[in-house]
Amino acid sequence: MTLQALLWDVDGTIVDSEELHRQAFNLAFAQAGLPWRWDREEYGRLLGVAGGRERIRHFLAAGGGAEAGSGRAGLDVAGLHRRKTALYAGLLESGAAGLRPGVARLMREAEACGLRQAIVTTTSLPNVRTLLDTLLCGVVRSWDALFTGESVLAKKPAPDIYVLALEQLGLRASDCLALEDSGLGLCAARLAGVPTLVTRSQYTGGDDFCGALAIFDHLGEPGLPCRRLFGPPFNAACVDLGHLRTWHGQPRTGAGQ
Ligand code: XBP
Ligand code: MG
Repeated sequence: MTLQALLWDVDGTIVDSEELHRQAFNLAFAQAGLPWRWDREEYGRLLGVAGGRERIRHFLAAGGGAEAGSGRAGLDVAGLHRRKTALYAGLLESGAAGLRPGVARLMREAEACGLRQAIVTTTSLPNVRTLLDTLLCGVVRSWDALFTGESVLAKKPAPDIYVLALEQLGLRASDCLALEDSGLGLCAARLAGVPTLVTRSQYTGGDDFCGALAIFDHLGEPGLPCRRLFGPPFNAACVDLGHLRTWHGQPRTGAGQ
């Protein structure tokens, strides 16, 4: 069981981006003349539904916005979501968010050591492309594959996107390590059998991380030490590839299992 690949979630893991997504949704609603505004509390609840289109549809199905008297009959959800995606790209391009601590460092180390790396996310492909062209530009020279919201029908917490990634990369679950920030993402990876390291993010502090290999606040930088919240003994400022290899190779004993 040798570690051969890192499978990176995007939102919350590479960038703590859900606040940007929330802003983009609200801007899209305003531009469409819809009186809906998702505040942090409501958005936190809505994050239980993965995928932006699915989130809007769930909001509508649950009667959201009805009290504001907005006419929802015939609403073009796909068009509204396309607008949200364009607005999100603008926010990312304007530098409204950065990579989370340790992400670029660990990606570079993994590439230098010959590990394969793929993106495994429920967000839309254009968002991933924007991320690769902006914050991740020059970090990883070549990604092995990108698996996005368009790749499967059933989004996280369903395991489908991880199952597809393993199939297409030709790897066993035990050859890989997933990096996730949310209970939904952890659930998807675990159902596919992929050992998972969790770095909690802004909206996921209260999630259930049962079964994670380890849980951290972030991956850490030399000047910005990370904090282990659960997992094997750890006495360093940063999570590096050596740690990942060790934890990946250990029999699964804890991490809330
Ligand atoms: C998190 C998500 C995404 C974004 C919205 O994805 O649930 O749906 O909130 O993205 P992950 P879209 O943590 O798997 O990266 O609007 O593009 O769907
Ligand atoms: Mg995530």
